Amino acid sequence: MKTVYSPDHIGHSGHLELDGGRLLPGFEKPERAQFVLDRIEAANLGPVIAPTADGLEVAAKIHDSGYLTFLAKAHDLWLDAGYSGTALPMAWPTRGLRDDVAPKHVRGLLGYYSFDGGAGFVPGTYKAVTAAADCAASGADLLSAGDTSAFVLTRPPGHHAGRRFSGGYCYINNAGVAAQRLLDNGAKRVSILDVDYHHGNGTQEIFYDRADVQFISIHADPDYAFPYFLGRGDERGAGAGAGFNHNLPLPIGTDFHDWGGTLDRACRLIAEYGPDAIVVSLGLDTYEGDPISRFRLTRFDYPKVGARIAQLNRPTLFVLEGGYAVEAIGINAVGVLSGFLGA
Ligand code: OKP
Ligand code: ZN
Repeated sequence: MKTVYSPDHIGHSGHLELDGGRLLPGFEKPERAQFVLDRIEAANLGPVIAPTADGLEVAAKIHDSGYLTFLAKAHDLWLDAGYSGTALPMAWPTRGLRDDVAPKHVRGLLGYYSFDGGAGFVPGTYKAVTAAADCAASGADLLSAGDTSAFVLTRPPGHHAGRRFSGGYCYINNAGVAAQRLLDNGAKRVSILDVDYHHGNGTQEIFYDRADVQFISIHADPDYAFPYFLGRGDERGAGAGAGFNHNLPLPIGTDFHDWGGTLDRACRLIAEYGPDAIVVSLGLDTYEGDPISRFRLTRFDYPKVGARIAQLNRPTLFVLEGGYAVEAIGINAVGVLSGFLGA
């Protein structure tokens, strides 16, 4: 299995995150991808290749153009306004405020184009974000050219990013870019299976009214877990997309007994849909040792996850999302991928 990787993610570093009343170094840091790369190489999973596709061109089909323009300029606008450090949003157009006018000041724009304060900008953020999209589009191209599986080793993650908002460490929806690219290359139907601990609210929003992309997410109950305001079971899709969105929330503390049963349900929904390809939003924050999440999968469970997905017998693209127990992400990513290959 090939891995698509770009070192351009490294510049998205040194950013701060407001967490539980404290400003902390971001949990979503370069070491995450570096540990995964080390384990991929140590396990001889296959060649690591650079991206070749233009991810922004694909991103323009699933994101708002004003939003993408803002991503490109955000940190420069922050510096021009006289600030330094991490550009973080702090005011949002929530209920009772207007969201039909984009303000002019960078602090207004940061809130206008986000849903939380978790996706800040430093000088290298934009380059990292576009490189991640390039990797996602390139991974899709590998499948379209006949590879039966591939791994997109990217950060920052993407599944919280919607058509015109960032948030939850995400900017461009990498899994969405991959799915759109597969369709542009000739696939008729694509399933996105999101196994990250957190609900993929951005992916759901982007494809909610579309029948050509089925979205299935297994995640912590949003009554108790981020992103709180989406991810409930009654969100089933709208218009042409009605019936193609499936949320499978689970309680805090869930272990592999129940999680694996839910994966089985998700896989049966995918088999019924009959996609030409599957994109897995591969979050590894379901791990028992994750510092910001509360499921209880162990390192022995991840190969079983890969093996169950392999049973679907479809071209499958794995796209890295979350996972913050830095050393374990590498072990568990290789666990899923080798479980898939060995099945
Ligand atoms: C991104 B992905 C801890 C609070 C959590 C946002 C979590 C984003 C997770 N500082 N804030 O889905 O892994
Ligand atoms: Zn997550």
